[in-house]
Amino acid sequence: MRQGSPSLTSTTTVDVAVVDINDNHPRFTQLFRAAVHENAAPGTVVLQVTSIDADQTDDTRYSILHAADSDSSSSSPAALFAIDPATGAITVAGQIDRETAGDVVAVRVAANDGAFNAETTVTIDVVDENDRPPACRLPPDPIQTVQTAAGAVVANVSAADDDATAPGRDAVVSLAAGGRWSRDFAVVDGGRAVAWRRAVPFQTTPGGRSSPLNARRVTLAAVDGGRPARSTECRSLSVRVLAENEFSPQFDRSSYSVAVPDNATAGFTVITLHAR
Ligand SMILES: [Ca+2]
Ligand SMILES: [Ca+2]
Ligand SMILES: [Ca+2]
Ligand SMILES: [Ca+2]
Repeated sequence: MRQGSPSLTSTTTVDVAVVDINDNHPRFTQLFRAAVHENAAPGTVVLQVTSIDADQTDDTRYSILHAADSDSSSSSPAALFAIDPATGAITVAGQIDRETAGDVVAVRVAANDGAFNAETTVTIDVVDENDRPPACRLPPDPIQTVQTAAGAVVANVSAADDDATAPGRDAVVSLAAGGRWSRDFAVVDGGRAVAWRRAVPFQTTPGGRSSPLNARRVTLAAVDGGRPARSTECRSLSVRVLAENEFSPQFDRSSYSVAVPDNATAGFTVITLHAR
C-alpha cells in the first residue's frame, strides 16, 4: 500500500528450504527371477533386487520375509537364502537340495524406506545336480536256475536313482568296475537283466553229486547317466545251476489228516493238495 509520496521501494531475498519428507513408497523395479544350482556354496550370489523411491534422501533396507508356519524349518525358502539389507544382493545361506526343495523356490522380499514397505516374490529356479547315487535292485540270493544256455537270462535286475532329472536319475545295472568283463555273465537288455555269457551246463562230481562249479558269482554295479556318472557297487549275486530234476514238485507237507462228515456223498471235496 503506497502511502508516502513519493513512494519508495526496497527488496530482499528470502531463501525457502524445501525439506524432503518421506511421502513416497519404494517400488521394486521389476519382477525378479534367477537360477541357482543345488548344493551351491553358502555366499554364492543368486541375484540382486533393486528398487526406486521418489523421495531423494530415503535409505531403503531389504529383508526376506519369513512365512509364519515355516520359520523353524531350515529348509524353508526363507532359510535357504540371505539378503544384504543395503544392496539387495540375495545369496545362498543354506543347503539347497533339488530333491526336497523342488524345481522352483519362491522367496518373499521386502523393501522398507523407514516408513513404507514394498514386497515382491523372487522366483529362484533350482538346477538339479547329479548328487544322488544309484541303488541296486537285485532279486534275493541265491538265484537258482536250470537255464544254462549261452544268452539265457538268469535274473532280472534294475537300478533306482533319486535324482530329480535325467540323465542323473537314469540308472542301469552293469558289471562292477572291478569285473567289467566276466567269464560267465553278461548284462543285457539295457542293464535290466543278467544272462549267461556262455553255456554253463550242470556238472556232477565223479561221485555223482552236484559239483561246486554249479555255484557261480557275479558282482554288479548300479550306474547313472550323469557326467560324471555315479556308481554304487551291488552285493554280489550268487547263481546256482540246478539239474533239471532238482525242480521235481514237492507237497507242502509230508502227510495230511482230514475229518470227513459221515453223510458225505460221492464227489465231496475231501482236501485240495498243493505241490510246488
Ligand atoms: Ca519414500
Ligand atoms: Ca540333492
Ligand atoms: Ca540332484
Ligand atoms: Ca544320480
